[in-house]
Amino acid sequence: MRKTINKLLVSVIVSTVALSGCVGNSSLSKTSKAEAHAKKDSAISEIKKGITNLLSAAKDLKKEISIGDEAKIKQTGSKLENTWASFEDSVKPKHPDLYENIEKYLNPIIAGSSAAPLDKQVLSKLDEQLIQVLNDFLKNPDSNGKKDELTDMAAIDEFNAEASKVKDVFNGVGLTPHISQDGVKEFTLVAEPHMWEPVKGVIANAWTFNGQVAGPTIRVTEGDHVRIKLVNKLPEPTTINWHGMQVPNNMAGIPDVTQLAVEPGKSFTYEFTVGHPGTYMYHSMYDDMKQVGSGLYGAFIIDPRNPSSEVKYDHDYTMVLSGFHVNSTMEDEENYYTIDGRSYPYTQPIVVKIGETVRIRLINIDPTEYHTMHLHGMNFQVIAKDGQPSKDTQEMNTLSIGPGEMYDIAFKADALGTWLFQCHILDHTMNAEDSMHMGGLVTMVKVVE
Ligand SMILES: [Cu+2]
Repeated sequence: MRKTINKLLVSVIVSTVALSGCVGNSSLSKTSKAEAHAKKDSAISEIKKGITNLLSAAKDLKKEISIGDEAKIKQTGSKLENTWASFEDSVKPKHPDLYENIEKYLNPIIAGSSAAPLDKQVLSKLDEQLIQVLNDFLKNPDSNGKKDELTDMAAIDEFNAEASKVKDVFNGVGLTPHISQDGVKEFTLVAEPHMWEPVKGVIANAWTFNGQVAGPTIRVTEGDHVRIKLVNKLPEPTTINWHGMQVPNNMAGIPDVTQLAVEPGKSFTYEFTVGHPGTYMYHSMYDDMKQVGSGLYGAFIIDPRNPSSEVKYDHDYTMVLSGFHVNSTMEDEENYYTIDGRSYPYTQPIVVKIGETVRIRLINIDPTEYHTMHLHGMNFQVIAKDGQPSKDTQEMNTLSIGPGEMYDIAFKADALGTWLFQCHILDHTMNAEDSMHMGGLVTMVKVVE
């Protein structure tokens, strides 16, 4: 409850700033970044403290061995053992390499202290070895393949490289097809694990198409013939379903029903003619709670053969809604809700001139969650649902969108200022347990002169 109250207060503050026309998110992002750093620093200093305690216990043991009192040697030996016992459980799951290194050096000594005579040579090297282990760890605390957070420079470089991909999805740019000799538009989607940052400095172990979340937009024209090669570089089988599109049954991507799943290291080519224009999506259909929940999805847009057959908008955006589990399991609720793989404040803002018209293609591929997408300051209309034009002209500002649903909405930007477009389920608008700052399914709509 308290969480919600804090959340509301922050929401009110941000909205007020937005109304006065300021950008207003830089102080928020600085604060959350500082907090992320503090969290990371405290995790590292815990490990430093643990290894320092080990070092001091090892030195005590060494001293007692040089004196030669068997009882005291046994005593300090078991102190070393207990020091490691109190500390190893916090190291093992997060830093397996570090755990193995410490075990390697400590085991002969701990075994020796309680059973066989101590190998003094081994012990004499222990402090040096522990210092080495600690230094290696501090130089690259995330080198064990289970990174939580990258170091600053690496994180910034990687994040910036990813930013352009997110922008492409947001603008519905789409993969450039290779046109085959028979005029077929050919695409390749490589399913592969890839570290992805929903917000700067926070790493999700994503499964991606072509190394990005959402996967690249496929944008083609009504009546096009397409050939899409799926290459599986995942550690388990996969398939692709063309969600909402009318494809031949053997191209539907349903494992064990319409095709055998594509094994790791293998590929499969989907081929079909695209039908009705509209907003659709593609997603993994195998082990989908995990695979879709890890990022295996993307937008599929079919433009009409005759462009004048649909209303033209000044802006045409795509938002693929989902989320990540960062340092939590698939059984937990997602803790980073995303638009095109990014959580606020790192979602892509909409910037439009007053009086311009905007179309947003909303795709909800969250494995489990409804979202209530709410636009501040203006009303919108649903112009299509699941790729089919809507005849309803109802004005609204909040739209419920369930998993697997696709809505195209449109509005005229007739109110100056910086507004929010957000999910109104309030724990979908915070990152991890941070109830004090806005996060997750929020973006800005900036209407300028
Ligand atoms: Cu939501």
